[in-house]
Amino acid sequence: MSHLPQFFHFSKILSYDEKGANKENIDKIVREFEENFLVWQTDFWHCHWAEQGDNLTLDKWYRKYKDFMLMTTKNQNEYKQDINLEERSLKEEEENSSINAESWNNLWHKHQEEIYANHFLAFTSIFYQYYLDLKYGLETSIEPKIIVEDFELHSDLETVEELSKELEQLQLLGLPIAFGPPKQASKRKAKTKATPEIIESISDTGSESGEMVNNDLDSSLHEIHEKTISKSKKKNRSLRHVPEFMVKEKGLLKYWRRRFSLFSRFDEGIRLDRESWFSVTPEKVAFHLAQRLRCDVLIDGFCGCGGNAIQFAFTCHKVIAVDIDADKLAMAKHNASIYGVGHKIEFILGDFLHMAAHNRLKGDVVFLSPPWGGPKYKQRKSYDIEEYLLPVSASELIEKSSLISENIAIFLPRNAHMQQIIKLAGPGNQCEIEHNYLDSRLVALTALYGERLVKKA
Ligand code: MGP
Ligand code: SAH
Repeated sequence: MSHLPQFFHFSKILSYDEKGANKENIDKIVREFEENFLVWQTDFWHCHWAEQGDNLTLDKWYRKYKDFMLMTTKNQNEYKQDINLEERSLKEEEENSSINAESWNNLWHKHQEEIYANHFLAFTSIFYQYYLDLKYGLETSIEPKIIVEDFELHSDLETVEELSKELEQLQLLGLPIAFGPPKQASKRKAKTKATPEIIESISDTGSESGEMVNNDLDSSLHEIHEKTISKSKKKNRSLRHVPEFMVKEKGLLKYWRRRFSLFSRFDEGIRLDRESWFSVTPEKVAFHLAQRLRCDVLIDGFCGCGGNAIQFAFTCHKVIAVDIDADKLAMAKHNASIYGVGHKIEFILGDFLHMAAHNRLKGDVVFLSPPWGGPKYKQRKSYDIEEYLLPVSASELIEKSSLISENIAIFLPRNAHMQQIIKLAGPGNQCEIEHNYLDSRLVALTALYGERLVKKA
Protein backbone atom coordinates (compact mmCIF):
# COMPACT_ATOMS: atom_id res chain seq x y z
CA MET A 1 0.00 0.00 0.00
CA SER A 2 1.54 3.23 1.09
CA HIS A 3 5.08 4.45 1.07
CA LEU A 4 6.93 6.76 3.36
CA PRO A 5 8.65 9.59 1.52
CA GLN A 6 12.03 9.02 0.03
CA PHE A 7 14.94 10.95 1.47
CA PHE A 8 17.57 12.67 -0.67
CA HIS A 9 20.46 14.88 0.32
CA PHE A 10 22.96 16.85 -1.70
CA SER A 11 25.68 19.07 -0.43
CA LYS A 12 28.23 21.56 -1.58
CA ILE A 13 31.34 22.88 0.10
CA LEU A 14 31.58 26.63 -0.12
CA SER A 15 34.36 28.97 0.94
CA TYR A 16 34.02 32.28 2.59
CA ASP A 17 36.41 34.82 1.24
CA GLU A 18 36.27 38.43 2.20
CA LYS A 19 34.90 39.40 -1.19
CA GLY A 20 31.77 37.55 -0.12
CA ALA A 21 28.70 37.47 -2.26
CA ASN A 22 29.81 39.28 -5.34
CA LYS A 23 28.15 38.31 -8.57
CA GLU A 24 31.38 36.95 -10.04
CA ASN A 25 31.77 34.41 -7.23
CA ILE A 26 28.20 33.26 -7.54
CA ASP A 27 28.37 32.95 -11.32
CA LYS A 28 31.53 30.90 -10.92
CA ILE A 29 29.86 28.43 -8.55
CA VAL A 30 26.82 28.10 -10.81
CA ARG A 31 28.96 27.67 -13.93
CA GLU A 32 31.07 25.04 -12.22
CA PHE A 33 27.88 23.17 -11.31
CA GLU A 34 26.62 23.32 -14.88
CA GLU A 35 29.92 22.14 -16.33
CA ASN A 36 30.10 19.21 -13.91
CA PHE A 37 26.41 18.46 -13.79
CA LEU A 38 26.53 14.89 -15.08
CA VAL A 39 29.66 13.91 -13.18
CA TRP A 40 28.27 15.25 -9.90
CA GLN A 41 24.91 13.67 -10.55
CA THR A 42 26.62 10.30 -11.01
CA ASP A 43 28.70 10.74 -7.84
CA PHE A 44 25.68 11.68 -5.77
CA TRP A 45 23.71 8.83 -7.29
CA HIS A 46 26.35 6.29 -6.29
CA CYS A 47 26.36 7.58 -2.72
CA HIS A 48 22.59 7.60 -2.63
CA TRP A 49 22.25 4.08 -3.95
CA ALA A 50 24.97 2.78 -1.64
CA GLU A 51 23.10 4.29 1.32
CA GLN A 52 19.55 3.37 0.41
CA GLY A 53 19.50 0.99 -2.55
CA ASP A 54 19.27 -2.27 -0.62
CA ASN A 55 16.53 -1.07 1.67
CA LEU A 56 14.55 0.39 -1.18
CA THR A 57 14.77 -2.76 -3.25
CA LEU A 58 13.81 -5.02 -0.37
CA ASP A 59 11.07 -2.78 0.89
CA LYS A 60 9.40 -2.63 -2.51
CA TRP A 61 9.90 -6.37 -2.97
CA TYR A 62 8.07 -7.22 0.21
CA ARG A 63 5.27 -4.82 -0.63
CA LYS A 64 4.85 -6.13 -4.14
CA TYR A 65 5.36 -9.83 -3.63
CA LYS A 66 3.48 -10.61 -0.47
CA ASP A 67 3.34 -14.26 -1.62
CA PHE A 68 7.05 -14.48 -1.29
CA MET A 69 6.79 -13.44 2.33
CA LEU A 70 3.97 -15.90 2.93
CA MET A 71 5.93 -18.69 1.34
CA THR A 72 9.05 -18.03 3.39
CA THR A 73 7.08 -17.53 6.62
CA LYS A 74 5.18 -20.77 6.01
CA ASN A 75 8.41 -22.63 5.43
CA GLN A 76 9.93 -21.21 8.56
CA ASN A 77 6.88 -22.15 10.60
CA GLU A 78 6.87 -25.70 9.27
CA TYR A 79 10.51 -25.93 10.14
CA LYS A 80 9.91 -24.72 13.66
CA GLN A 81 6.76 -26.75 14.30
CA ASP A 82 7.92 -30.19 13.41
CA ILE A 83 11.54 -31.02 13.30
CA ASN A 84 10.69 -34.60 12.18
CA LEU A 85 8.94 -33.26 9.18
CA GLU A 86 11.84 -31.08 8.39
CA GLU A 87 13.70 -33.47 6.11
CA ARG A 88 10.57 -34.55 4.28
CA SER A 89 9.30 -31.03 3.75
CA LEU A 90 12.71 -29.87 2.70
CA LYS A 91 12.87 -32.63 0.09
CA GLU A 92 9.40 -31.81 -1.16
CA GLU A 93 10.28 -28.22 -1.20
CA GLU A 94 13.44 -28.83 -3.10
CA GLU A 95 11.46 -30.68 -5.77
CA ASN A 96 8.71 -28.11 -5.98
CA SER A 97 10.80 -25.14 -5.44
CA SER A 98 13.41 -25.83 -8.10
CA ILE A 99 10.95 -24.19 -10.46
CA ASN A 100 9.69 -21.79 -7.83
CA ALA A 101 13.11 -20.77 -6.74
CA GLU A 102 14.11 -20.19 -10.31
CA SER A 103 11.10 -18.07 -11.08
CA TRP A 104 11.49 -16.15 -7.84
CA ASN A 105 15.10 -15.65 -8.76
CA ASN A 106 14.21 -14.27 -12.17
CA LEU A 107 11.57 -12.11 -10.66
CA TRP A 108 14.05 -10.78 -8.12
CA HIS A 109 16.54 -9.78 -10.83
CA LYS A 110 13.82 -8.14 -12.84
CA HIS A 111 12.62 -6.36 -9.75
CA GLN A 112 16.13 -5.12 -8.90
CA GLU A 113 16.60 -3.70 -12.38
CA GLU A 114 13.20 -2.08 -12.34
CA ILE A 115 13.70 -0.41 -8.97
CA TYR A 116 17.16 0.77 -9.92
CA ALA A 117 15.95 2.32 -13.18
CA ASN A 118 12.82 3.90 -11.68
CA HIS A 119 14.64 5.26 -8.75
CA PHE A 120 17.43 6.64 -10.88
CA LEU A 121 14.85 8.54 -12.90
CA ALA A 122 13.30 10.03 -9.78
CA PHE A 123 16.76 10.84 -8.47
CA THR A 124 17.74 12.78 -11.59
CA SER A 125 14.68 14.98 -11.35
CA ILE A 126 15.41 15.74 -7.68
CA PHE A 127 19.04 16.43 -8.51
CA TYR A 128 17.94 18.93 -11.12
CA GLN A 129 15.65 20.46 -8.52
CA TYR A 130 18.68 20.72 -6.21
CA TYR A 131 20.62 22.55 -8.90
CA LEU A 132 17.75 25.05 -9.25
CA ASP A 133 17.39 25.44 -5.49
CA LEU A 134 21.10 26.02 -4.99
CA LYS A 135 21.29 28.50 -7.86
CA TYR A 136 18.21 30.32 -6.61
CA GLY A 137 19.55 30.37 -3.06
CA LEU A 138 22.90 31.78 -4.12
CA GLU A 139 21.42 34.37 -6.41
CA THR A 140 18.67 35.61 -4.11
CA SER A 141 19.68 38.71 -2.29
CA ILE A 142 18.57 39.67 1.13
CA GLU A 143 15.35 41.64 1.32
CA PRO A 144 14.95 44.71 3.44
CA LYS A 145 13.35 43.78 6.73
CA ILE A 146 9.70 43.01 6.22
CA ILE A 147 7.17 42.35 8.88
CA VAL A 148 5.19 39.25 8.22
CA GLU A 149 1.87 39.31 9.96
CA ASP A 150 1.45 36.94 12.81
CA PHE A 151 0.94 33.77 10.99
CA GLU A 152 -2.21 31.85 11.32
CA LEU A 153 -1.64 28.38 10.02
CA HIS A 154 -3.73 28.30 6.94
CA SER A 155 -4.69 25.49 4.71
CA ASP A 156 -6.01 25.36 1.21
CA LEU A 157 -8.24 22.63 2.48
CA GLU A 158 -10.77 24.18 4.71
CA THR A 159 -12.31 21.17 6.29
CA VAL A 160 -11.32 17.77 7.44
CA GLU A 161 -13.72 16.32 4.89
CA GLU A 162 -12.00 18.15 2.06
CA LEU A 163 -8.67 16.87 3.26
CA SER A 164 -10.12 13.41 3.40
CA LYS A 165 -11.38 13.68 -0.19
CA GLU A 166 -8.06 14.99 -1.45
CA LEU A 167 -6.21 12.14 0.15
CA GLU A 168 -8.59 9.59 -1.32
CA GLN A 169 -8.08 11.03 -4.78
CA LEU A 170 -4.33 11.06 -4.48
CA GLN A 171 -4.46 7.49 -3.34
CA LEU A 172 -6.70 6.45 -6.23
CA LEU A 173 -4.33 8.08 -8.68
CA GLY A 174 -1.46 6.27 -7.01
CA LEU A 175 0.25 9.61 -6.36
CA PRO A 176 2.47 10.25 -3.39
CA ILE A 177 0.94 12.29 -0.64
CA ALA A 178 3.12 15.20 0.42
CA PHE A 179 5.69 14.01 2.94
CA GLY A 180 4.35 10.54 2.52
CA PRO A 181 1.30 8.85 3.91
CA PRO A 182 1.23 6.86 7.10
CA LYS A 183 2.67 3.46 7.50
CA GLN A 184 1.08 0.05 7.68
CA ALA A 185 -2.22 -0.31 9.40
CA SER A 186 -2.08 -1.27 12.99
CA LYS A 187 -5.36 -2.79 14.03
CA ARG A 188 -5.11 -1.49 17.56
CA LYS A 189 -8.08 0.33 18.94
CA ALA A 190 -7.61 3.72 20.52
CA LYS A 191 -7.40 3.29 24.25
CA THR A 192 -7.48 6.93 25.11
CA LYS A 193 -9.72 7.95 27.96
CA ALA A 194 -10.34 11.39 26.50
CA THR A 195 -13.93 12.55 26.24
CA PRO A 196 -15.52 11.25 23.08
CA GLU A 197 -16.74 14.50 21.54
CA ILE A 198 -15.16 14.70 18.14
CA ILE A 199 -14.43 11.81 15.91
CA GLU A 200 -12.83 13.16 12.81
CA SER A 201 -12.98 10.85 9.90
CA ILE A 202 -9.95 11.26 7.73
CA SER A 203 -9.46 8.54 5.23
CA ASP A 204 -5.84 9.02 4.38
CA THR A 205 -4.56 5.65 3.42
CA GLY A 206 -6.69 3.30 5.35
CA SER A 207 -4.31 3.09 8.22
CA GLU A 208 -5.51 3.16 11.75
CA SER A 209 -2.06 3.46 13.05
CA GLY A 210 -2.40 7.07 14.02
CA GLU A 211 -4.63 6.23 16.91
CA MET A 212 -3.32 7.07 20.31
CA VAL A 213 -2.64 4.11 22.48
CA ASN A 214 -1.29 5.73 25.60
CA ASN A 215 -3.70 5.91 28.48
CA ASP A 216 -1.48 8.26 30.34
CA LEU A 217 -1.14 10.88 27.64
CA ASP A 218 -0.92 14.34 29.06
CA SER A 219 -4.45 15.37 28.26
CA SER A 220 -3.70 19.09 28.16
CA LEU A 221 -1.18 18.54 25.39
CA HIS A 222 -2.53 15.73 23.41
CA GLU A 223 -6.13 15.60 24.29
CA ILE A 224 -8.38 13.82 21.86
CA HIS A 225 -12.00 14.65 21.58
CA GLU A 226 -14.33 12.78 19.37
CA LYS A 227 -17.40 13.68 17.37
CA THR A 228 -19.15 11.77 14.69
CA ILE A 229 -19.12 13.71 11.44
CA SER A 230 -20.17 10.94 9.17
CA LYS A 231 -22.99 8.70 10.25
CA SER A 232 -22.89 6.65 7.13
CA LYS A 233 -19.35 5.52 7.68
CA LYS A 234 -18.06 4.03 4.45
CA LYS A 235 -16.45 0.66 4.69
CA ASN A 236 -13.07 1.81 3.51
CA ARG A 237 -13.08 4.88 5.69
CA SER A 238 -11.40 4.35 8.95
CA LEU A 239 -11.80 6.59 11.92
CA ARG A 240 -8.96 8.89 12.69
CA HIS A 241 -8.28 10.42 16.00
CA VAL A 242 -6.78 13.82 15.67
CA PRO A 243 -5.73 15.98 18.62
CA GLU A 244 -8.32 18.64 19.21
CA PHE A 245 -6.08 21.63 18.64
CA MET A 246 -5.24 20.30 15.18
CA VAL A 247 -8.87 20.01 14.24
CA LYS A 248 -9.45 23.60 15.32
CA GLU A 249 -6.40 24.93 13.52
CA LYS A 250 -6.85 23.46 10.05
CA GLY A 251 -3.33 24.25 8.83
CA LEU A 252 -1.99 21.80 11.37
CA LEU A 253 -3.79 18.84 9.84
CA LYS A 254 -1.06 18.37 7.26
CA TYR A 255 1.36 17.63 10.09
CA TRP A 256 -0.98 14.98 11.37
CA ARG A 257 -0.98 13.47 7.92
CA ARG A 258 2.82 13.33 8.09
CA ARG A 259 2.96 11.88 11.54
CA PHE A 260 4.72 8.70 10.46
CA SER A 261 7.27 10.70 8.54
CA LEU A 262 7.99 12.57 11.72
CA PHE A 263 8.20 9.43 13.86
CA SER A 264 7.91 5.99 12.33
CA ARG A 265 6.84 4.72 15.77
CA PHE A 266 4.25 7.44 16.20
CA ASP A 267 1.48 5.04 17.11
CA GLU A 268 3.41 3.73 20.08
CA GLY A 269 2.52 6.89 21.95
CA ILE A 270 4.75 9.70 20.66
CA ARG A 271 3.93 13.01 22.34
CA LEU A 272 4.19 16.39 20.67
CA ASP A 273 2.94 19.81 21.61
CA ARG A 274 1.69 22.37 19.09
CA GLU A 275 5.06 23.97 18.33
CA SER A 276 6.77 20.63 18.00
CA TRP A 277 4.34 19.40 15.36
CA PHE A 278 5.78 21.89 12.90
CA SER A 279 9.33 22.05 14.29
CA VAL A 280 10.32 18.44 14.72
CA THR A 281 12.84 17.08 12.24
CA PRO A 282 11.31 14.25 10.17
CA GLU A 283 12.80 10.92 11.11
CA LYS A 284 14.55 10.15 7.83
CA VAL A 285 16.26 13.54 7.88
CA ALA A 286 17.18 13.12 11.55
CA PHE A 287 18.46 9.60 10.85
CA HIS A 288 20.72 10.88 8.12
CA LEU A 289 22.04 13.76 10.24
CA ALA A 290 22.80 11.28 12.99
CA GLN A 291 24.95 9.26 10.58
CA ARG A 292 26.64 12.41 9.42
CA LEU A 293 27.37 13.80 12.91
CA ARG A 294 28.34 10.51 14.54
CA CYS A 295 30.72 11.21 17.44
CA ASP A 296 31.42 10.42 21.07
CA VAL A 297 29.46 13.18 22.82
CA LEU A 298 26.97 15.25 20.86
CA ILE A 299 25.22 18.31 22.21
CA ASP A 300 21.71 18.98 20.89
CA GLY A 301 21.24 22.57 22.05
CA PHE A 302 17.54 22.87 21.14
CA CYS A 303 16.22 19.36 21.55
CA GLY A 304 12.47 20.06 21.53
CA CYS A 305 10.51 16.82 21.66
CA GLY A 306 13.53 14.82 20.66
CA GLY A 307 13.25 14.26 16.88
CA ASN A 308 16.99 14.69 16.42
CA ALA A 309 18.20 13.66 19.88
CA ILE A 310 16.63 10.21 19.52
CA GLN A 311 18.43 9.52 16.25
CA PHE A 312 21.73 10.90 17.59
CA ALA A 313 21.43 8.44 20.45
CA PHE A 314 21.68 5.59 17.93
CA THR A 315 24.99 6.80 16.49
CA CYS A 316 26.71 8.66 19.33
CA HIS A 317 28.10 7.33 22.56
CA LYS A 318 26.23 9.99 24.50
CA VAL A 319 23.81 12.82 23.72
CA ILE A 320 23.36 15.92 25.85
CA ALA A 321 19.93 17.32 25.02
CA VAL A 322 19.11 20.84 26.19
CA ASP A 323 15.80 22.66 26.00
CA ILE A 324 14.43 25.68 27.77
CA ASP A 325 10.90 24.30 27.89
CA ALA A 326 10.25 21.75 30.64
CA ASP A 327 7.17 20.26 28.93
CA LYS A 328 9.03 19.61 25.71
CA LEU A 329 11.92 18.10 27.58
CA ALA A 330 9.55 15.72 29.37
CA MET A 331 8.04 14.73 26.03
CA ALA A 332 11.50 14.21 24.56
CA LYS A 333 12.33 11.90 27.45
CA HIS A 334 9.13 9.98 26.93
CA ASN A 335 9.65 9.75 23.16
CA ALA A 336 13.22 8.57 23.62
CA SER A 337 11.99 5.77 25.85
CA ILE A 338 9.71 4.58 23.03
CA TYR A 339 12.78 4.22 20.83
CA GLY A 340 14.64 2.56 23.70
CA VAL A 341 17.42 5.16 23.80
CA GLY A 342 16.45 7.22 26.85
CA HIS A 343 19.45 5.91 28.78
CA LYS A 344 21.86 7.36 26.21
CA ILE A 345 20.56 10.90 26.51
CA GLU A 346 21.21 13.34 29.32
CA PHE A 347 18.28 15.79 29.34
CA ILE A 348 19.07 19.24 30.65
CA LEU A 349 16.48 21.93 31.29
CA GLY A 350 18.07 25.28 30.59
CA ASP A 351 19.09 28.05 28.23
CA PHE A 352 21.60 26.63 25.78
CA LEU A 353 23.22 30.01 25.15
CA HIS A 354 23.72 30.67 28.82
CA MET A 355 25.15 27.22 29.42
CA ALA A 356 27.49 27.45 26.44
CA ALA A 357 28.70 30.89 27.45
CA HIS A 358 29.40 29.67 30.98
CA ASN A 359 31.36 26.68 29.89
CA ARG A 360 28.81 24.24 31.28
CA LEU A 361 28.66 21.96 28.26
CA LYS A 362 31.38 19.68 26.91
CA GLY A 363 31.07 17.75 23.70
CA ASP A 364 32.60 16.92 20.33
CA VAL A 365 29.87 18.17 18.03
CA VAL A 366 27.16 20.77 18.59
CA PHE A 367 23.83 20.49 16.76
CA LEU A 368 21.55 23.50 16.64
CA SER A 369 17.93 23.51 15.51
CA PRO A 370 16.61 26.74 17.00
CA PRO A 371 13.12 28.14 16.53
CA TRP A 372 12.64 29.88 13.18
CA GLY A 373 9.73 32.00 14.32
CA GLY A 374 7.02 29.51 13.38
CA PRO A 375 5.72 28.45 9.97
CA LYS A 376 5.66 32.05 8.73
CA TYR A 377 9.36 31.64 7.93
CA LYS A 378 8.40 30.43 4.46
CA GLN A 379 6.53 33.59 3.58
CA ARG A 380 9.79 35.38 3.00
CA LYS A 381 11.65 35.10 -0.27
CA SER A 382 14.90 35.00 1.59
CA TYR A 383 15.15 34.30 5.31
CA ASP A 384 17.60 36.56 7.10
CA ILE A 385 19.29 34.29 9.64
CA GLU A 386 20.79 37.26 11.46
CA GLU A 387 17.42 38.87 11.91
CA TYR A 388 14.74 36.23 12.32
CA LEU A 389 16.24 33.19 14.04
CA LEU A 390 15.39 32.79 17.71
CA PRO A 391 16.45 33.38 20.38
CA VAL A 392 19.49 35.17 18.91
CA SER A 393 21.12 35.76 15.54
CA ALA A 394 22.92 32.96 13.71
CA SER A 395 26.30 34.65 14.34
CA GLU A 396 25.71 34.75 18.07
CA LEU A 397 24.56 31.14 18.05
CA ILE A 398 27.72 30.04 16.27
CA GLU A 399 29.91 32.24 18.43
CA LYS A 400 28.53 30.75 21.66
CA SER A 401 28.57 27.21 20.29
CA SER A 402 32.17 27.48 19.17
CA LEU A 403 33.11 27.88 22.85
CA ILE A 404 32.18 24.19 23.07
CA SER A 405 33.46 22.90 19.73
CA GLU A 406 34.31 24.19 16.27
CA ASN A 407 32.29 21.30 14.84
CA ILE A 408 28.84 22.70 14.54
CA ALA A 409 25.79 21.81 12.46
CA ILE A 410 22.83 24.12 12.21
CA PHE A 411 19.42 23.20 10.81
CA LEU A 412 17.99 26.12 8.88
CA PRO A 413 14.96 27.10 6.79
CA ARG A 414 15.13 26.13 3.12
CA ASN A 415 14.99 29.83 2.20
CA ALA A 416 17.78 30.82 4.62
CA HIS A 417 20.07 33.36 3.02
CA MET A 418 22.91 31.35 1.53
CA GLN A 419 25.59 34.03 1.66
CA GLN A 420 24.94 34.58 5.33
CA ILE A 421 25.32 30.86 5.94
CA ILE A 422 28.68 30.86 4.17
CA LYS A 423 29.82 33.92 6.08
CA LEU A 424 29.34 32.09 9.37
CA ALA A 425 32.37 29.96 8.47
CA GLY A 426 34.61 32.98 9.06
CA PRO A 427 37.19 34.45 6.68
CA GLY A 428 39.22 31.88 4.76
CA ASN A 429 37.15 28.96 6.06
CA GLN A 430 34.78 26.55 4.42
CA CYS A 431 31.36 25.27 5.27
CA GLU A 432 29.19 22.59 3.75
CA ILE A 433 25.58 23.29 2.92
CA GLU A 434 23.37 20.28 2.65
CA HIS A 435 19.94 20.37 1.00
CA ASN A 436 17.60 17.85 2.60
CA TYR A 437 14.68 16.57 0.52
CA LEU A 438 11.75 14.31 1.28
CA ASP A 439 10.43 13.18 -2.08
CA SER A 440 10.64 16.31 -4.18
CA ARG A 441 10.12 18.67 -1.27
CA LEU A 442 13.05 20.66 0.03
CA VAL A 443 12.56 20.31 3.78
CA ALA A 444 15.45 22.36 5.12
CA LEU A 445 19.14 23.15 4.82
CA THR A 446 21.81 21.88 7.16
CA ALA A 447 24.97 23.93 7.41
CA LEU A 448 28.09 22.21 8.70
CA TYR A 449 31.20 23.88 10.10
CA GLY A 450 34.52 22.63 11.45
CA GLU A 451 37.18 20.30 10.11
CA ARG A 452 35.57 17.19 11.42
CA LEU A 453 32.23 17.81 9.74
CA VAL A 454 33.05 19.47 6.44
CA LYS A 455 33.80 16.70 3.97
CA LYS A 456 37.16 16.98 2.35
CA ALA A 457 36.72 18.15 -1.24
P1 MGP B 1 7.27 23.16 7.26
O1 MGP B 1 6.93 24.48 7.80
O2 MGP B 1 6.54 21.98 7.72
O3 MGP B 1 7.33 23.26 5.70
O4 MGP B 1 8.81 22.94 7.56
P2 MGP B 1 6.45 22.51 4.62
O5 MGP B 1 5.23 21.98 5.23
O6 MGP B 1 7.35 21.60 3.92
O7 MGP B 1 6.07 23.70 3.70
P3 MGP B 1 4.76 23.92 2.92
O8 MGP B 1 5.24 24.54 1.69
O9 MGP B 1 4.07 22.61 2.74
O10 MGP B 1 3.96 24.85 3.78
C1 MGP B 1 9.54 21.85 7.07
C2 MGP B 1 10.40 21.30 8.18
O11 MGP B 1 11.20 22.36 8.73
C3 MGP B 1 9.63 20.77 9.39
O12 MGP B 1 9.26 19.43 9.18
C4 MGP B 1 10.65 20.90 10.50
O13 MGP B 1 11.54 19.82 10.44
C5 MGP B 1 11.42 22.13 10.10
N1 MGP B 1 10.99 23.30 10.86
C6 MGP B 1 9.92 24.06 10.61
N2 MGP B 1 9.86 25.05 11.54
C7 MGP B 1 8.84 26.07 11.60
C8 MGP B 1 10.94 24.92 12.37
C9 MGP B 1 11.44 25.66 13.49
O14 MGP B 1 10.91 26.66 13.93
N3 MGP B 1 12.60 25.21 14.04
C10 MGP B 1 13.25 24.10 13.58
N4 MGP B 1 14.37 23.71 14.17
N5 MGP B 1 12.78 23.39 12.52
C11 MGP B 1 11.65 23.79 11.94
N1 SAH C 1 15.13 19.50 16.71
C1 SAH C 1 13.93 19.42 17.50
C2 SAH C 1 13.02 20.62 17.33
C3 SAH C 1 13.58 21.88 17.94
S1 SAH C 1 12.41 23.20 17.93
C4 SAH C 1 13.20 18.11 17.12
O1 SAH C 1 13.48 17.54 16.07
O2 SAH C 1 12.33 17.67 17.87
C5 SAH C 1 13.30 24.41 18.80
C6 SAH C 1 13.37 24.23 20.32
O3 SAH C 1 14.24 25.22 20.87
C7 SAH C 1 12.05 24.39 21.05
O4 SAH C 1 11.78 23.18 21.69
C8 SAH C 1 12.31 25.47 22.09
O5 SAH C 1 11.74 25.20 23.35
C9 SAH C 1 13.83 25.43 22.21
N2 SAH C 1 14.50 26.65 22.71
C10 SAH C 1 14.19 27.94 22.43
N3 SAH C 1 15.08 28.76 23.03
C11 SAH C 1 15.97 27.98 23.69
C12 SAH C 1 17.14 28.22 24.45
N4 SAH C 1 17.55 29.47 24.70
N5 SAH C 1 17.84 27.19 24.95
C13 SAH C 1 17.42 25.91 24.71
N6 SAH C 1 16.32 25.61 23.99
C14 SAH C 1 15.61 26.63 23.48
